[in-house]
Amino acid sequence: MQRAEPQDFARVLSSMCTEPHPAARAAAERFLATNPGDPGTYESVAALEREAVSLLGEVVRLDDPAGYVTSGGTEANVQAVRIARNRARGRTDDPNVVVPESAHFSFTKAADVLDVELRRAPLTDYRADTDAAAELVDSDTVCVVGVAGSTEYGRVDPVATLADLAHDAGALFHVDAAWGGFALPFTDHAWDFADAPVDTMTIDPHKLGQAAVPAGGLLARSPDLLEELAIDTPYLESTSQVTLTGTRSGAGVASSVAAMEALWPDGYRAEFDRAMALAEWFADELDARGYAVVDPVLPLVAADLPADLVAAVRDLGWRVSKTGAGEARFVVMPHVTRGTLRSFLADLDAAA
Ligand code: 0PR
Repeated sequence: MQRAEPQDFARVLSSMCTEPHPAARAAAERFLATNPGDPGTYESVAALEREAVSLLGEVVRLDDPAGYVTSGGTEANVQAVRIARNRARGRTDDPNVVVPESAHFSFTKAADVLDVELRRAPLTDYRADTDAAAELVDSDTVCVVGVAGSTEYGRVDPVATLADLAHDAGALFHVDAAWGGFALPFTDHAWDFADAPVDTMTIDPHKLGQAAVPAGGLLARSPDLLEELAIDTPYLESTSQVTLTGTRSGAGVASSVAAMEALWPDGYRAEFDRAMALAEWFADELDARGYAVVDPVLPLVAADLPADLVAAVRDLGWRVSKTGAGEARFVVMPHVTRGTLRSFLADLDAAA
């Protein structure tokens, strides 16, 4: 068999993942054969996971967080919905979850797997319209979701108002900061556990956290929330398990700790400042060429580029994704430099 090589990041403008930090890469390799799913046997990675959760708590301003390192944002979102559904047992047998239309498709999976109804609130200026969300909340609502750093436009929902909506209905409030969580601490946006009464949150080290894949994060305000997920594990040394998967990646856990130890907070702040300035510059460059640009609020730019132009640059190896509305979408991750974007613009101009 010919030796396959991984994706080169040089022309990747579509991904929310990036090259892991060197310390995260090394830690991942050291812990490749460990399984935090069996903490009684793999004690050192289990201790690292407690460290990962504690560090994530610092990022989201939550003392004594409960949580674990998931396989990604999808698992964390599914589990958050599961917590809310289980907590409402006895209160409703027809549960629904209210999400903004901008919510990631992992909530569609959650609704399907958990047999809850998904209600999508329309947006105003790319954020959840709280009046519209209020209309959808009723006595069967078990969870309201706010997105902090939306997948398509990097927008942040009004979390405090959504939290009130949830709690007035007796439901839990979940924030999906899978991508935005390592950028938002350096902005003025309200999004974290100190800004609003958030119950659960998704924040993924394997995105802007610069850890190796797979490393997502699920955090809960208190241990009793996480306990909603507990099932008995009769033959393991530990007696119960809250995770969705059984055997899990010790590499993801170890690399999360290594990345956060190396980068929190100064490294992440420097990267946010760099990427945000670059996103604004890139948005201006596209705007100057006459393309309609959605103003970036986090390092993610959406712009209305003609489909044939996008196809032409794709043929040159550029990886650009699109929004549901059809705009080209550029995620300014750590591997994306000014040189990268200059060279993209040169190819775009040549194709035009
Ligand atoms: N929540 C939000 C806000 C997300 O943006 C994503 C993924 C998830 C949850 C789900 O996370 P996992 O994919 O870790 O389960 N957002 C990206 C997307 O779907 C994921 C991605 C990453 C896509 C790398 C492409 C890629 O190359 O667009």
